[in-house]
Amino acid sequence: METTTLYVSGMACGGCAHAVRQALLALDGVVEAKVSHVEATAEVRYDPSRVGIPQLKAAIEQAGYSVT
Ligand SMILES: [Cu+2]
Repeated sequence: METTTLYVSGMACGGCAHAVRQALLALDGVVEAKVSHVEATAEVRYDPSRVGIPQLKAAIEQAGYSVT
């Protein structure tokens, strides 16, 4: 398992953070996601043999936010 912290811009409230979290957890290989709109971060625990950072970023962007 690996843990990475991504910086996410565009999250304005807890609902945004929830949407980002759900988008990450929907990916095969993501086991945990802690998302904070206050800190603009997404801390993701994932299995690197099943999913990679490009897919994490793509899921966040598809949810309508950007990764910086
Ligand atoms: Cu919001």
